[in-house]
Amino acid sequence: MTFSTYSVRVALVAAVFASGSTANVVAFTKGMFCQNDYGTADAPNAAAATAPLWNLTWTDWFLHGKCRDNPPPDNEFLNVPANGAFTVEIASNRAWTTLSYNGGKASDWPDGKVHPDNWSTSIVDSNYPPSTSGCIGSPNIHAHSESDAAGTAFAISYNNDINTVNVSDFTVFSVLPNTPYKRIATYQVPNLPACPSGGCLCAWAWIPNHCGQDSIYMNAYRCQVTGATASAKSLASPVPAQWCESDPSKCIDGPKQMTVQYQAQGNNVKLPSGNQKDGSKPSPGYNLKMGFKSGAQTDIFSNETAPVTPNTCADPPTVIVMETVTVTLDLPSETSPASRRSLFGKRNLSFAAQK
Ligand SMILES: *[C@@H]1O[C@H](CO)[C@@H](O)[C@H](O)[C@H]1NC(C)=O
Ligand SMILES: *[C@@H]1O[C@H](CO)[C@@H](O)[C@H](O)[C@H]1NC(C)=O
Ligand SMILES: *[C@@H]1O[C@H](CO)[C@@H](O)[C@H](O)[C@H]1NC(C)=O
Ligand SMILES: *[C@@H]1O[C@H](CO)[C@@H](O)[C@H](O)[C@H]1NC(C)=O
Ligand SMILES: CC(=O)N[C@H]1CO[C@H](CO)[C@@H](O)[C@@H]1O
Repeated sequence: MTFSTYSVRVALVAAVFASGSTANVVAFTKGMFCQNDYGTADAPNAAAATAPLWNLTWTDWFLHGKCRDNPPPDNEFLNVPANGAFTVEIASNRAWTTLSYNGGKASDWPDGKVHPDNWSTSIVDSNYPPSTSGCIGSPNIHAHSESDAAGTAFAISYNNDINTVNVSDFTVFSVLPNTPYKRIATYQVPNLPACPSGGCLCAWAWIPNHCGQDSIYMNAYRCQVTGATASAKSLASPVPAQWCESDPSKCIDGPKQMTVQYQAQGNNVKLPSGNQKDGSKPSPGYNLKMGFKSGAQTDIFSNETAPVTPNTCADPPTVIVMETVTVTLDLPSETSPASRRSLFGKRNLSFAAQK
């Protein structure tokens, strides 16, 4: 009895180690696509979404290809608080997060191991030698140190249809410099408007600064904006970011798309010839080299108050419209059509939120 329990445990640890040792990292959180790899049964050692994306077709790289077909359970969302912050767990395997084993295998680090503070390749640890590229080997974060970590980002799309959404629907709304590094990662949120019914789609993205095979990372999440205000503005249309390391006037201000690079199709950034300041080839990460400032991206909004029922809303609620008509009848007769419309809109939003 005791012996067989022990055998099962050994097998399990071996399986986790095998998948963890080759994997890179991704943000694990509720609402995540591929949280059970390519199935629906609970998969505590899921790691499919950590695989790097390189030289792939659009079908295979966009939101991590097959992960688009593996949504989270119905009604499970990543909550994104307007003007607040949210925390995810960056890891090389779900096993090393609180989404598995009640967090029993999670450490401060993405690989579930214990490493020194300020872990870097200048700290010798024979248990965790550097990678073949001379970078931190475990966790495989494609960096020599925290300050060398390229930065990661979250983007949001108000088109929540995973079958029609595309790169141009996603706007980067938060950037966390010097990540991935530790497991816990907290992203700041600007004044995002509410999502349509059914929520939004979010995406986590990372482009390392070399330190191994050049590749990108991109995974999807069902998310919803919580605490959105009725006066929040819609997002303006995002455009691809642009290299501007040595000429800040070339940085794109305003809403930017996620960067696609190193793929067989769909790359959306042209990099200069020559080297970046650190002496290596230009690497288009989520950092100032591409015009991505740290934290909440507050320059992504249009001047339009977000629509009450965005185009993507599945079910325009007829009953709410009838109630709102009654409300507008209470207005003084001199109220102009324009202010009637604007009051109408504000009232509508409250009703919609309460339903
Ligand atoms: C990229 O993939 C294509 C097939 O889609 C292949 O022909 C090509 O050799 C690959 N490139 C490299 C550098 O491996
Ligand atoms: C190590 O990291 C801590 C924060 O985690 C920081 O306060 C400290 O200054 C760092 N030490 C060195 C030598 O960089
Ligand atoms: C997404 O956009 C790319 C261009 O960036 C295009 O090649 C591709 O066909 C689009 N896919 C869908 C499903 O709209
Ligand atoms: C919003 O309005 C301001 C002031 O009129 C203008 O400078 C700015 O370009 C507008 N922004 C957008 C995204 O239209
Ligand atoms: C802005 C506004 O008028 N909001 C109102 C919309 O309707 C709800 C429900 O009656 C009110 O509570 C809000 O004050």
